Amino acid sequence: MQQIEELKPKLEQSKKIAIVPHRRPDADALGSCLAMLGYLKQYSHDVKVISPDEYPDFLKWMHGNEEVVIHEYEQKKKAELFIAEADLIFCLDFSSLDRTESLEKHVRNAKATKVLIDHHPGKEDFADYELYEPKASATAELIFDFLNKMQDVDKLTIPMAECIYAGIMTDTGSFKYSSTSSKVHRIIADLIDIGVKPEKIHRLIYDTNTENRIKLLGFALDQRLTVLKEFNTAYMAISMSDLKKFQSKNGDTEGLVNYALSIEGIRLAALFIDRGDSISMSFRSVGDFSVSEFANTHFNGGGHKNASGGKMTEPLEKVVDFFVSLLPFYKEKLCDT
Ligand SMILES: [Mn+2]
Repeated sequence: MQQIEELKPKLEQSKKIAIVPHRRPDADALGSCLAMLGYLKQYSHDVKVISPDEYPDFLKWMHGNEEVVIHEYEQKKKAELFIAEADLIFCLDFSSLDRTESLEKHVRNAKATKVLIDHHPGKEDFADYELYEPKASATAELIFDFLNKMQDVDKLTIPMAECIYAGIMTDTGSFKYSSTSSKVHRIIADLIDIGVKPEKIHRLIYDTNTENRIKLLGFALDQRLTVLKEFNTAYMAISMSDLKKFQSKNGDTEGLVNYALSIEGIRLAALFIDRGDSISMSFRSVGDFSVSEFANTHFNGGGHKNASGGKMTEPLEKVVDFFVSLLPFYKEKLCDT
């Protein structure tokens, strides 16, 4: 492992560089990648962001979006060739290569020097350079640190700063999670000084609901929410036909789990979504209950202490029953005061 500062001289000669986020990139993953793209282009590198798969429409305003190569689609060969030939690969917002799913073996086998910048627990040792801080609020926060370490903060443009703002804003739940340090606010202050308009980014990310998405939210809250007071737990289970009924698109269920968590007294919230080939899960908690451990132990998942996800291939009802059957074992942790 080498010091990240030692990367600087390598960046000063033109290189072929791939930037890779985790599958189903969120605002932090994509924002970090596109800020990095904006930075590396200033050194005239041949650089591409290669995403394992698609991301929600409400992220497509980000500068550089039109240049992202999506591996899942027709650009498969192009993406694989670029990764194989790259001199450097930046791995952003994931700490183990399996999070890149279809790209995993290509990145793993690539001859490139690998750079990991991330804040997820459970780091795999695959990178040659690391900027790894599990306490960081967002990878985007670490991208800002990276520019500092490269002594290149002056290369931060407004479009790059907007991507970083969006990553920090979403990963901190709009600056309310416990990871929102004074340092986060200082970075945000710098981004505003550069020219980011907070109200613009909030509007672009949060106020772009379709009518169907709002109706799905109403339906989910009214028909699919179960509150188990005795375990301070609330969950929602969304079937394939529910998704179909509201013509749900990628990202439409984003944030749904937080409504369950916002109920007074709730410590653990879960969202189960039947995606057809598998059930995807989101877990959220407040306080000491670690949903990262919970997802890891029972649901083939992981993430952060208060926000994690999982995946199972059993039918929806089975997965939900299993979840409910686990709660008595955690009653003490969920109900202590
Ligand atoms: Mn993140």
